[in-house]
Amino acid sequence: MEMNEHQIRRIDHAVCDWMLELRTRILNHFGQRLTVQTKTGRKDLVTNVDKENEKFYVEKIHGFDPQAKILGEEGFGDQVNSLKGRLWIVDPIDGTMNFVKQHDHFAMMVGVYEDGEPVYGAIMDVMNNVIYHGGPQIGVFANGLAVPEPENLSLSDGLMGMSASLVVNDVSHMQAIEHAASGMRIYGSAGLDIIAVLAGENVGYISYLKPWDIAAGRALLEPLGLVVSTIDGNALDMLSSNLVLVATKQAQQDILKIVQG
Ligand code: 2AM
Ligand code: CA
Ligand code: CA
Ligand code: CA
Repeated sequence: MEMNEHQIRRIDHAVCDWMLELRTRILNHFGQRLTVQTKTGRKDLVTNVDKENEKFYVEKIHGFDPQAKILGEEGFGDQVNSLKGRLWIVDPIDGTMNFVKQHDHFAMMVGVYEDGEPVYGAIMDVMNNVIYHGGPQIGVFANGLAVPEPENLSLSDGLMGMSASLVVNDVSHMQAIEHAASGMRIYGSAGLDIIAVLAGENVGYISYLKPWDIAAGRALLEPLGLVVSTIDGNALDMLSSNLVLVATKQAQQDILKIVQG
């Protein structure tokens, strides 16, 4: 059952309210001791705030949309192995390393999909108190103000957001892409990298991403004429990891040329 514009606006109000409530809780946490654990290695962290946030989202989503399935990074949602029906995809803190080390430069992300297609996304830049929110049916807003389509700049005319490990290891010609761009930026939060592309600050972003890192972003990027694909220009698999390229249409072409040699 496809949702109409009115239903998506209801989701929008609810998600923005939840994010604002969580933001207040996060700011209060800064006065307290964080519990930090490692996941796959010493650079892959999770804190009590990641877990508490995800539990909060799962509880709110269950109350709001009881039939939907939830895919959350920290595992408090459902076991999801199909894109059929309505799926909420949640990243409770994006940029956990920044959150722990800097108390800044992190995001929260919520995406809603129907049969594998994006219908809604929200990314909050928590410390700047800005939410990018919307989708293909309702348009894209930053705290309620319409976001203009970014100019279709080429790679040579813009900054590229990249992930440190890809550049260090020169995966898929990352160093050649850096040389061709105006410059490279490494922010450490997929959500903030995506916001930089939405806002027209950067022409693209490349990183190895899980579904919760890109779900919200895809719902916001595509309505603004920006493109989301794998580094080979193929469609993403929204249930697994992808080497993701987010870009203006022109920068995507420029990067595909470099990658394909
Ligand atoms: P996270 O903080 O929600 O885990 C930089 O590390 C960016 O890449 C962050 O947005 C981070 O999201 C994401 N990321 C994806 N997989 C990661 C991993 N295995 N280790 C660290 N960060 C990862
Ligand atoms: Ca993580
Ligand atoms: Ca993330
Ligand atoms: Ca996370």
